[in-house]
Amino acid sequence: MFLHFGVNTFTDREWGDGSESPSIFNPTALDARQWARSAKRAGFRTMILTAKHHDGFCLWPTRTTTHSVASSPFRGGHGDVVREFVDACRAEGLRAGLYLSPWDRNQPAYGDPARYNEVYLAQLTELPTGYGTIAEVWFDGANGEGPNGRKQVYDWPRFFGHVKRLQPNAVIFSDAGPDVRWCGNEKGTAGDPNWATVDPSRVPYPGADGPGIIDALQHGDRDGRTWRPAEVDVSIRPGWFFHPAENESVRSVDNLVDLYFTSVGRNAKLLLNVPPTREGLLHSTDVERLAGMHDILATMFANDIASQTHPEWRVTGPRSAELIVDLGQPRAVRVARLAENLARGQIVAAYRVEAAVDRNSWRELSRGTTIGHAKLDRVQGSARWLRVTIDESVAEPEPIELQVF
Ligand code: FUL
Repeated sequence: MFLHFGVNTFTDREWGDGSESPSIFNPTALDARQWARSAKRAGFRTMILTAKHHDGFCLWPTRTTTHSVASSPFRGGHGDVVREFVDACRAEGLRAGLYLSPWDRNQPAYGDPARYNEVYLAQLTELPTGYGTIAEVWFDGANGEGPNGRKQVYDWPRFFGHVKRLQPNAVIFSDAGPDVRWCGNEKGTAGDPNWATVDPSRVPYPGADGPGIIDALQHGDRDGRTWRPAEVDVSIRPGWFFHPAENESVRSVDNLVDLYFTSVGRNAKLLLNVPPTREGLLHSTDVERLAGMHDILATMFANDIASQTHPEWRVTGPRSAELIVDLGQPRAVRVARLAENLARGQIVAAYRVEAAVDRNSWRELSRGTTIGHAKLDRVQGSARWLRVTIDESVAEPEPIELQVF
């Protein structure tokens, strides 16, 4: 779960310009445990908080600027939202991640490359050294003008190397990884195909613009040699920050379930943004929708009707294979979940799922391209036997897994 929270929450804007007074930041009922409980209840495993967005306001009492919670009325100027956030994550058994916008529209040094990069690195030291284990560091590619109207050239290799040294196990997210890549849109849909492998030269740095970049982010590279799976960031509301006027536009439960299919079900991770209100709480509508999504998914995936079967796996050629599962008796089939063993990488490039009530007559239920860690297909049919045919792979096929619901 992603949480966008900051001065924009109070100005009702999406992008602050850095001139906001810290005095407006005053969540009166902030309860990070409520965020964490809601996330946990809905099946999330990690939460990522915007420690600083483009407006430069820091949610922790940084030594790098006075433009922070320390200058706000929140907890009498002694508050630390990042601390409350990580403590809440740990209390609920969730991993904590942090977003720290490189683009900073308040910082006077912004646009003076060497000076600003030092400020940013100092922030990138405070967060990974002050708050225990950080599971993910989220780098936004947005790069606009600073308070002086100048644009900044970021030292990405240094930023990445710095985080790796301070938090070796943190997953680093950006358009250009190095660990996890942006999926290329904010609509909630990973590409199809979606390879976890990439050719890193196609997206040289975060925020890089140009022909072919979105395509590379969406699809990865079939022949790529760098492992960099896609993460799908999308908001439960039209905006990333909380706006009272959007309370009627929260995604429906069905829409959230669809997002799961077009992200997790397409070999990606889902990072769903649920923005806290001005009080500092997740809104009851959002919390209900999240629980609703979880309950539908939990019911849908409760009973794998193929779990007791003994699948037959046959390699049919250098780049093809088939898997046949006998369900024992005809069963209604609604969802097929395919998974590759990723120990040697991602291999499948094209597949079909077919059903038979009589083993000599097969009917196609679905077909697709990549599988990866999970491919979820909604299907309609009745089957005693199910067959997955791998029509194309990039290396000698390895047994895949089929679950049926
Ligand atoms: C974008 C930002 O400009 C949006 O405000 C938001 O933070 C989104 C996740 O990334 O680049």
